[in-house]
Amino acid sequence: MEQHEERIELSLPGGDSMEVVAGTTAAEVARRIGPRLAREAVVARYDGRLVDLAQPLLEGGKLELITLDAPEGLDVLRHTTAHVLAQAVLRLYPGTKLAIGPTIEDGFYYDFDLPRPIGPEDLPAIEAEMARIVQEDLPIIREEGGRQEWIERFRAAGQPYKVEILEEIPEATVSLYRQGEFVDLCRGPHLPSTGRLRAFKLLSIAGAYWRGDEKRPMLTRIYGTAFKSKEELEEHLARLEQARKRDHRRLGRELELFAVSEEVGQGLPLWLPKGATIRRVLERYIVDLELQEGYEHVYTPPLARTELYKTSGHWEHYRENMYPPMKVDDEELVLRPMNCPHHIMIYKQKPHSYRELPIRIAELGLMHRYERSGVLTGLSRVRGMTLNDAHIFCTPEQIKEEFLRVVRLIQRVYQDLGFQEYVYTLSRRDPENREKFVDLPEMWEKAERLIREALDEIGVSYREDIGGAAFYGPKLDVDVKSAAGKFETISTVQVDFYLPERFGLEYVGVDNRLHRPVMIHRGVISTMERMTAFLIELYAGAFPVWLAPVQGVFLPIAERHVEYARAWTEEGRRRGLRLEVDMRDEKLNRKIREAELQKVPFMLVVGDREVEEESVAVRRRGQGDAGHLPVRDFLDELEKLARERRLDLHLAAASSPGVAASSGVPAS
Ligand code: TSB
Ligand code: ZN
Repeated sequence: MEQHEERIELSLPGGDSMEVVAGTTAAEVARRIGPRLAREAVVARYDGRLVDLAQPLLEGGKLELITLDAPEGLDVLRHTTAHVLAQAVLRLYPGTKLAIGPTIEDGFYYDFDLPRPIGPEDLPAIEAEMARIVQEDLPIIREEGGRQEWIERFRAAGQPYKVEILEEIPEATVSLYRQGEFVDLCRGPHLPSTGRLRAFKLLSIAGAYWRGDEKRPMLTRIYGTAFKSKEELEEHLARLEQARKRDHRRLGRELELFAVSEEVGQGLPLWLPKGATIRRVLERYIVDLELQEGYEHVYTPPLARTELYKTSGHWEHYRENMYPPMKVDDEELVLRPMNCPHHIMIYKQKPHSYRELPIRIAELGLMHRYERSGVLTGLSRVRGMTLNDAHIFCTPEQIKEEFLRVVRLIQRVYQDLGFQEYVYTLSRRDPENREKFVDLPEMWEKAERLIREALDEIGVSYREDIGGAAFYGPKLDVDVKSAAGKFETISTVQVDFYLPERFGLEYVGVDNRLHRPVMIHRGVISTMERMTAFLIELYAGAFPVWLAPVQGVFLPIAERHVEYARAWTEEGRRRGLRLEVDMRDEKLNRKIREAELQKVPFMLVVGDREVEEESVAVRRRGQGDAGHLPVRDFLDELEKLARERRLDLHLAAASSPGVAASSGVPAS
């Protein structure tokens, strides 16, 4: 009897279809379509699911072959590269225990428990072993296996982390991927063979706790990336190098802006004089703007009795982020993680009528949050921080207008600071998570609706983040991208019906009855820490004049010109300018080079001619010679650049030729 082979119909992208014998692989389909696709396909999407090219297709359906030009293809490439990394590490360091090796944005990592510590200097040898595995062109084969059986096998192979992962998988069968002597527990899919890797690089090495839990072992995490071609890899590495140059931790050290000291404690940065100058400029700027906007500034202590946070709900919903309490006399005190309860106590100092509302209480408030040591980052994520905070107490009718005023204030500030790219995010609660968010569905809906209406009114588009809300209410966050490409929240505006309830806040309405006010929590400049970190990266340390810690440095050519430079520095200081004199006995070129490295906007060279003419020879940062100027004119211009918060270094008067007779060295 003749046996009939079952045939299935595959629909391909672009409306084509193909009839094949059931059991044909995706790789075979690619070959039939053409040699190019056969060469370039790395995985397939089969009825919406990504599968290996070697997977037999048993039923008819949609089939799409995916190359490295698609993000999914690139992701599979990186995942396979992670396996090759693990195989290389096992070859070089027998006895290594494997944890997990996922892909991440732009790359992958793998966590290892190594028999001996390794460092960045070991990465080239691992890369070389990886290259050998690529050379060997090992086929990558998927296997299905019994969970219980593989628990035993991994246990026998001394792979406790794999055993732990398997023990938590509910299914009875699991999938594994084998390449040569190496086998890893994995959902897949993967490239068909190790020879398909073309361009990869190991980037760095770091410590990471197993499951992110500081009570579990510290593992070694190796980061890497892979691309379709050498050229694309090179481009990516160049971008990383650019990001590294902007990294605020590195610039913070080089430009002497801030320091982190082990003796002081993790996440508790020290502001050095130059960093403190940037911060002071920002603080004065925002406080002045807030005064114009009708805010009232207060000072409140950075700690309070634990009871206060029990009333507010922080103790119930936010305790994980709080430092533990301390006992003093018969009071139990805790460092505050937020300033709201203190401002509420200020509101409660006296009765209020609707006529006084909105009341806008503002403070540069010092707060402390317990952040896991693994997430602490320079100034951008710290444990001790000062927030440009305010709480607006208003009537329900005033919410929208007050909310929009804050959004407009944020837009104004971003313009002054030179922010070009930022995104709005509506951070909502996760209704499943009753621990982190108060469980009052109607309240959340009302607050979210108000925020959406306000945003629609001014035509601001926004993305949404489920689970990003504060425990007491939804918020509009404004996020920027750090040099490393990570989104970080700078500004926040939050609508809160909850805390007024908890504290029983009241005002007397038009009807002479008592009503409950609503609170808007808002931060515009963010914490001084995070804002400064972001500004350092945005400007790569080359701040505009109004923010620069040193706006101009005098470079006397010889000892006899120092006095002149000093006198004018003092005059500048009296005008509120930040000038310095480089008094070292060094060659002019060297002084210029160092001032450039310190990214000082203006270098003011002074020699015999300048002393005689009462002028300066101006150099602009990164642009060289900007001509001669009477020194007074230069100071006027510098004042103007700072006052107008200009982002460029353009001197209007510098083009004027010749030097006018001037008016004498200032008295000091
Ligand atoms: C705006 N109660 C409100 C306040 O009234 C509040 O504290 N909101 S917050 O929790 O979202 O924090 C405000 C801002 O502080 C955040 O938007 C973020 O920009 C900044 N911030 C939060 N945590 C840190 C941290 N660990 N390091 C630096 N800045 C932080
Ligand atoms: Zn608040």
